[in-house]
Amino acid sequence: MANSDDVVARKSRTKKNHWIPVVAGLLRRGNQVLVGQRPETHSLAGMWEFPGGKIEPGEGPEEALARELEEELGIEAEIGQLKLSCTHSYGDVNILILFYEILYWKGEPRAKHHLMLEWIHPEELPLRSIPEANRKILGRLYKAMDVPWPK
Ligand code: DGT
Repeated sequence: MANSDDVVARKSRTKKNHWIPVVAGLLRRGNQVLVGQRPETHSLAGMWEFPGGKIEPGEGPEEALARELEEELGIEAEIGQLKLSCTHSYGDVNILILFYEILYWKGEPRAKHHLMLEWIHPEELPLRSIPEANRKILGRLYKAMDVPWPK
């Protein structure tokens, strides 16, 4: 007979309970923030996102974000404060996103992964095609970036 640990392990493997931890960076330059357009070959292609990605097994969140920012932007970033967290489900895929403030880095961000990078004023976010996971928390994102709700 299966012991209770086996049952818990099996249940947590079902799609319904499958969670993907994601980290994203809010890179600030003056009153602008960096967004990147997701590549054609990925889910949510063409949408504008904050650079980042999935935490690999065995990594800490800050370590994962530093790795993603190196891979995607070619910068060596100092991971700042955890500003915001949220969850979202795309069908069977459940994601938990941790947003960190990034104020300091070495190097100039370049699009190694995204179709394009742009520095934008946060007020421009709602006018862009952005993931639903981000759109539904725009108010909290503005607060996390210390910008007023756009008029
Ligand atoms: P995928 O999703 O299987 O095409 O794989 P990747 O490698 O393109 O996805 P990745 O590593 O960027 O994982 C991030 C997931 O979080 C992805 O499902 C998109 C979602 N997401 C929602 N909002 C954001 C955001 O602002 N930034 C990032 N990086 N991901 C976001």
